Amino acid sequence: MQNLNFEKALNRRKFLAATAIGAATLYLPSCKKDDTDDGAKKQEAIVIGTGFGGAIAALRLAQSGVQVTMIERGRRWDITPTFDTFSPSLPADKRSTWLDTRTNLPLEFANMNIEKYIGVLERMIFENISVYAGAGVGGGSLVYGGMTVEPNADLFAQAFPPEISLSELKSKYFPTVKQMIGATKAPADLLTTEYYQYANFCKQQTENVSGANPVYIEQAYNWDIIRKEMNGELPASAINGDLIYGNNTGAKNSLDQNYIKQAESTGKVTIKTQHQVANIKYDPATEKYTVECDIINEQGDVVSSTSLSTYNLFVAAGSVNTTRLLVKAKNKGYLPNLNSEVGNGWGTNGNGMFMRSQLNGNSGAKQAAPPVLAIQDYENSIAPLLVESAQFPVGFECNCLLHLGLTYNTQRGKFVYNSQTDDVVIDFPSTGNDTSVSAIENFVNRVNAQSGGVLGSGFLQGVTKNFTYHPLGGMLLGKACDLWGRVQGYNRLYVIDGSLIPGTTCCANPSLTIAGIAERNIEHILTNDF
Ligand code: FAE
Repeated sequence: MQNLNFEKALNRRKFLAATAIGAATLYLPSCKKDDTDDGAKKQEAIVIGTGFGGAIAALRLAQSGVQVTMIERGRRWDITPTFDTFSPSLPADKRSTWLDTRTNLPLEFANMNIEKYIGVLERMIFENISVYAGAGVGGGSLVYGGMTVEPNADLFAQAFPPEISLSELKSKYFPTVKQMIGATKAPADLLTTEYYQYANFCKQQTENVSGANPVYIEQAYNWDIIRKEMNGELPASAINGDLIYGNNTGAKNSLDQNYIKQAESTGKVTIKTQHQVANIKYDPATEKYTVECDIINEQGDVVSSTSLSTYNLFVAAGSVNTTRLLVKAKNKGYLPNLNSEVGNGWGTNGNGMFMRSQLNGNSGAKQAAPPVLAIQDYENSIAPLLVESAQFPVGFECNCLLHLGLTYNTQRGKFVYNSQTDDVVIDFPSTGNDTSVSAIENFVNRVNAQSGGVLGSGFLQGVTKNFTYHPLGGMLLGKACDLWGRVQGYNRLYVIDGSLIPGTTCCANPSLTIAGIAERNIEHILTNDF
């Protein structure tokens, strides 16, 4: 179905080229320059960022014949024959962390000093909230858990513009994304091993709790590779619980293994790594965008700079970094026509991490990535909630479980430009995650009343309220952008990443929604603008 749509877009381009320069050109590649001004503008594009939005934009543009330059601040992280591409979780090394001298996981006991390096996981610290994001070719997919979860339909109808149809995403775009990233549920033979005892134990602990509905979820993982790790044919990585700093056996289907690999195989995509975009500018005389980049070494020092220009700019640097670039461009007068919605509507997807401990039963000494179980608590009296059962690979029986809660939280922050520091920060209320904490406490109280145990452990007290793995918003669909990600006030400037999303993916991890909407938007843009 998806291919058919791209074929349609391609045929439309061929038709336009043919009507412009004659039938003889009908079978020429659709991006050959035609004799209209517009034709010249449709030959090339720049995509900033190689995460979900960027990878999807690049592949679909390239398949339609457009020459694409992708700009990425980080490095490539190809799986090596020696299976040692990424830092292990414990002990971590410099490859773990983006330009910091200490790792900075929310679980402080796991942190350690390291050399400054262009590692995979970035933490951005703002006054009331810290935000995590991936860095490198593949973006957030390098560090993510592969959890591929569909939004709750009732909440989606409340949060998203009515023109964005969840049923269309579910029937058309989510299946494409899942097929591309290989998202499936863990097979039964793996779930019954000691490595997923923690998930099965969590299911037992929650299945009789009123309102709670534990479900196994789909994962962008290659289960055959995990099986090989389990039977010793491959070194241990996922089965050690390694996830957040990358997976060394290739079990995690990160975007460099699917969308980006296919995009590069078209021969139309070039990726410029260690290019950190500093500014985006527009010249009305040439109708071109200029992307100013710092070229950085592996320690993050700027070694030189360069400027690239394009008629078609797709910004996909993730919610925080995309919005920062555009808020800065508006305030510095580089993109003065951006509207007043730029920087608004940012949310945390209601993230709160917590543990339950002193449990009556074994959670398992060996706990493999990825997480496979989530508990739907949509009728929670404080706020709808999804609770995920995360691996906690400390290597001994702790009779405890680690969780990430995703609450439907309507509190929003905004991005603010500071002219003195020439920087953009997130202004998020200090009480912004209070509802998430209360909803999670409500859930834990019900579970503990049924199954025993306490909230918190020696590793993590209470529910966190000060960080998110799921930054969303800043350049919302239907506000700062139109309903397809075209930035209001400019032609041929697009946002295609998590900054389009209205602060929540409605009790689901964000990647599937971001990717599904990216597929939807780029299809429309290719049909109508190229
Ligand atoms: P993203 O994937 O962040 O890509 C942005 C790209 O832009 C990156 O490659 C950056 O390096 C690059 N970039 C940024 N600034 C610049 C610049 N100035 N110049 C050049 N390049 C730049 O954006 N989601 C799920 O659905 N399931 C999960 O299991 C899950 N687990 C997660 C675990 C962790 C620890 C974290 C941090 C996130 C997790 N997420 C998960 C969230 C998911 O990774 C995130 O929503 C998406 O990656 C966001 O996709 P975007 O396309 O918006």
